[in-house]
Amino acid sequence: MMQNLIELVDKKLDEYMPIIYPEDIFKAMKYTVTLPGKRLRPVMCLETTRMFGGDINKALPTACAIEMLHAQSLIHDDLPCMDNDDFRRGKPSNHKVFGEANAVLAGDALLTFAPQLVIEKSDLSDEIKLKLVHEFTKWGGAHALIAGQVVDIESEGGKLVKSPEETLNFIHMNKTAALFRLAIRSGVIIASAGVNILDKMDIFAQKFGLAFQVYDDIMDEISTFEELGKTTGKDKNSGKLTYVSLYGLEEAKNKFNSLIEDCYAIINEHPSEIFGSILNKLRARIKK
Ligand code: GRG
Repeated sequence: MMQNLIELVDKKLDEYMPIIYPEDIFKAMKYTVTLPGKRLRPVMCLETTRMFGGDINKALPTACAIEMLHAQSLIHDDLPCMDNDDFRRGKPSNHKVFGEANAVLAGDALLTFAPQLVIEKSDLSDEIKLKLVHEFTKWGGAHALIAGQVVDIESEGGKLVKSPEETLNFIHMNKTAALFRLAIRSGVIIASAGVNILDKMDIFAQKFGLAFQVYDDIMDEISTFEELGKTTGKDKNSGKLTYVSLYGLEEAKNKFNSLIEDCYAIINEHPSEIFGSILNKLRARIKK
């Protein structure tokens, strides 16, 4: 069950992050990582490992490391020089609690701690660890996550090098789908499931990542702070390029539904109660 995996991840996150000297940095790192989030990415990594015959205990360090990388991107995204948000996961954002310098450093520290954890704590062959660290560097860096953030910032400043459609697609393939790809590809790699499965699940991760971002844009438009635990309506108010601002609410919903259908088609070939229930939940919220 999904809740069991979340509890497993939470227990391990706590265990992997003791507060040691100098406490300020370890507290700042642990704060955002352990605030209650959906734990979607670590769960996706564990579930993919299970689906293809791998041992989820061997995947736990990687799953937790992916949540750390995700938390890093949230901490930096909330900084005044980026999206300037005071709340995250229903609580004050990292820089609001620990100050800007510590928030920058906590993000940097999580970024480097994530692959360190994979190497030090995983009961996996060196070959698999090398592949996993490659995935971390590939999806977390300037070729994916950072590229998405840069184009997002550029587009907010009115600088569009490509068409609005291409720009929006580029931003979300890199800002959101990249970590879904990291999570799912890592699961396939840990299970040693081979290149055909890797390619197929990679397409699933891309579709799911985009669907999730369209969902996020729609929820930003139609939900409240209490429902999401973060400021809402900000994108609309700042004139930001989103699926809703570009296509309108109805067309954004159509795009979401079409991507989710593609996801079901792939996952039906490799049944997963957990992926099924995540897709069902997202679809049910958008239908309301
Ligand atoms: C220095 C590696 C590096 C990166 C910095 C700041 C940045 C580049 C990228 C920002 C990426 C970002 C914030 C993307 C948004 C993705 C997104 C939909 C986040 C919300 O994910 P949820 O809903 O959140 O899964 P929870 O809190 O449930 O985990």
